[in-house]
Amino acid sequence: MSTQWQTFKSKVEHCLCPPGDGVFTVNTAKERKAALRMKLYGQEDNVDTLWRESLDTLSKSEHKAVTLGISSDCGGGILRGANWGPLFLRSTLIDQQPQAKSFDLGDVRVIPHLLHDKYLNDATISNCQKALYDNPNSEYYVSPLSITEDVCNSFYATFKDKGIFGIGGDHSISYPLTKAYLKAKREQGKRTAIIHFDAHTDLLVERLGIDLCFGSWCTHILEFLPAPHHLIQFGIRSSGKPKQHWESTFGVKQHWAHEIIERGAPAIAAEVIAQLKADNVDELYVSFDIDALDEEFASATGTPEGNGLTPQHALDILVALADEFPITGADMMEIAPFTDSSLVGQSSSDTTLREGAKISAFLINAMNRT
Ligand SMILES: [Mn+2]
Repeated sequence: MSTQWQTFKSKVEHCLCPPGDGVFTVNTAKERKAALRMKLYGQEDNVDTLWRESLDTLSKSEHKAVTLGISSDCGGGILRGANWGPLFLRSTLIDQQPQAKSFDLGDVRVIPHLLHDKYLNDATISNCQKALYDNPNSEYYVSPLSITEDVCNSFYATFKDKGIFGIGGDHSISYPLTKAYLKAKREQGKRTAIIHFDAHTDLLVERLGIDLCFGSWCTHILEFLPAPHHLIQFGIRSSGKPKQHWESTFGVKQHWAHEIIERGAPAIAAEVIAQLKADNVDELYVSFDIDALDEEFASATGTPEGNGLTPQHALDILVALADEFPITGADMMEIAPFTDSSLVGQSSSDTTLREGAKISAFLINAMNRT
């Protein structure tokens, strides 16, 4: 066994926990966590040991997609609750999309009051290291964004032919996921692009003085892309500034929701494929904020928005892109199952989870095919 693997495994054993356990609770959601354990392991007890043992099978896993849950919504702020995404989306995937299989690495151990270690003083870091690792001088990070980046860096250094499928969490989580991915691919000499579905641009420089949050993560990954227009955004409709502003200020490429609805997904996809080919892009990362979908399909999220895409719009674009380019990294963000705003009929969180699982399953299968 290589040193790289040992370092990675030790990091996972310290910084992660079994799938679905990322939200630290004593009694809340006990039954839901137990139900997922039954689905994953066929038993409720001894799951920590089974999960640890499973890590040794990662290198031999037939699946290229490796699921990582990050139950953090500390980077959100309008309406929180995306911390429950990893538990609920996994259960929905197993029940409704059983053909979408991945290796499940587990969940990041999240201290819900923390975002990134750079915002903490030494005393807090040490205290949290004591809480998480039983060692006030631990070598490991304590905040969800910092842990995620560290684990992903180590993952890509160890497994060059596998990719992470991240489940959030609020969208700030995509900062460490994409940063680690983009840096690893750059080192491999691969040209990449980020396909970003969202109702919002996520292109603030900072929000209330915080540079890494759900509204600003895109701004801070541009430097790791071959060029800013390799960030291609779909479904934008809730923005204080027009498309022209974002494209000329940041150099990104946008396809707003009304353009996709008016011109049709195939026409937009054809344009994007031509752009990606002209730029000699080798591989794609897909970051999916569930609020890209219209609130009719995705109301259980922090900022539901009307006039959005149907799931079919999104899938038509993704299918067309996946036919031309390998998707080697992806994430599904901002599903907040407990923020159910429906008054009658089927619960909005059921609908949101169902549509989120459909798109997640497509992404997982696409990653496995590469
Ligand atoms: Mn977003």
